[in-house]
Amino acid sequence: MSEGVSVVLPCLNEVDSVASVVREAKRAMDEAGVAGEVIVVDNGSTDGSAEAAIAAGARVINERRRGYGSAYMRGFAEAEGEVIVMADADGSYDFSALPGFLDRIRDGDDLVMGSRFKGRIEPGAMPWTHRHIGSPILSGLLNLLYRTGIEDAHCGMRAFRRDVLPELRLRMPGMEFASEMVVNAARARLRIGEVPVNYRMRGGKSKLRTVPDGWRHLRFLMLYSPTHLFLVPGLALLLIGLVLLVALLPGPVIVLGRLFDIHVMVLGALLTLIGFQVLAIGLYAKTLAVTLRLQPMDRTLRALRAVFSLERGLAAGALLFVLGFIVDFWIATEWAASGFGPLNAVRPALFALVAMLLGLQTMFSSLFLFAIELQVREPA
Ligand SMILES: Nc1nc2c(ncn2[C@@H]2O[C@H](COP(=O)(O)OP(=O)(O)OP(=O)(O)O)[C@@H](O)[C@H]2O)c(=O)[nH]1
Ligand SMILES: [Mg+2]
Repeated sequence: MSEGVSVVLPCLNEVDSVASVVREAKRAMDEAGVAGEVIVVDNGSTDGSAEAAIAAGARVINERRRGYGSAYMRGFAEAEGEVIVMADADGSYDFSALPGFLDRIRDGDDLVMGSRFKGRIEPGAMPWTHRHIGSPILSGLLNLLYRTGIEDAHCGMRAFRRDVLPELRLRMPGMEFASEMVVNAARARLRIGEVPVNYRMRGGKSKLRTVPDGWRHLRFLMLYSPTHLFLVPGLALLLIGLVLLVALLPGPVIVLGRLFDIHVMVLGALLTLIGFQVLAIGLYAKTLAVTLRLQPMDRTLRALRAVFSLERGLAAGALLFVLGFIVDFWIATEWAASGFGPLNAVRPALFALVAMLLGLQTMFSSLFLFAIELQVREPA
């Protein structure tokens, strides 16, 4: 490969291992016959890591903003190689895998992920809870929501072509950066490869805090997909609510020998309203993300746009509101006709309340959706 390689190593208090990792990376590049540099991005280590890395021949950069992601973003900005290789400074990744990464890049992959599960995991290198609980749950969720098909989504050894960096849209400062990179690569439809990498016992102390960092990953995965966080649950609640509401409007229903009456209808009204709210918030989030070009236009939104316009939204909302109003008006008329005697019209009244609320929500949501588009859209 004629182009250079930049190995970027984030480092926070890794004095036991950083120098040997720098030397191992340099040796691996020499053996692979590629020119390159090793960049260590330090976050104010207090154990002499920076000095040790310099002595071993690395270019050391000090980044003020703390965090694994912040360190990498700075390192990538400083890197000069055409190919960027990522690894920990703790000695856990075996650089004999380097030629495999470079081969895949030469073959046309944009991003190459290491897979520790395809390689060898030294006993004790990965805590049992990470291997069998944390990693499968987070990788499973990541692949379920974003369909990347990557086996070891949290592997810290990776390589990518520097020119795909803008498409990766990296922003997350902490450990969730590892998930962000994979998700964005998949969203940008980059070609992603996987190569085996051996995982060894790290030297020094782990910087990974299982629960807070696990939660940062989980939070990121949820927040980054309005479809799964809002649209799917919102739609489910809305449908269940509507079924209960409409089925119980004429009167009580007996199912499997049990009587379902007004209280279940109240529950139906509640679910309908909550479902609609959650669904609307999801549409706002999605519209905002697409309008800001943070997310590509997807099938759901495209289908919706095909049938939906501001005028149709307003008309549908007004229709629902008027429907509810007519029902209430009819109840009032009947009441007056009975000389304001005892009134028992809770079912239609509940139905009318939900219809009027949904109608207003639909109208204001339509206005809001189109206001987002109008105000946020970049000038051509
Ligand atoms: N600059 C910088 N580096 C960090 C920070 N947090 C972690 N690192 C480095 O990022 C790499 C990954 O962190 P690790 O503690 O090894 O996390 P891990 O590999 O998931 O966990 P282990 O399996 O225990 O090693 C190591 O080289 C750390 O020194 C940080 O806030 N700033
Ligand atoms: Mg590590």
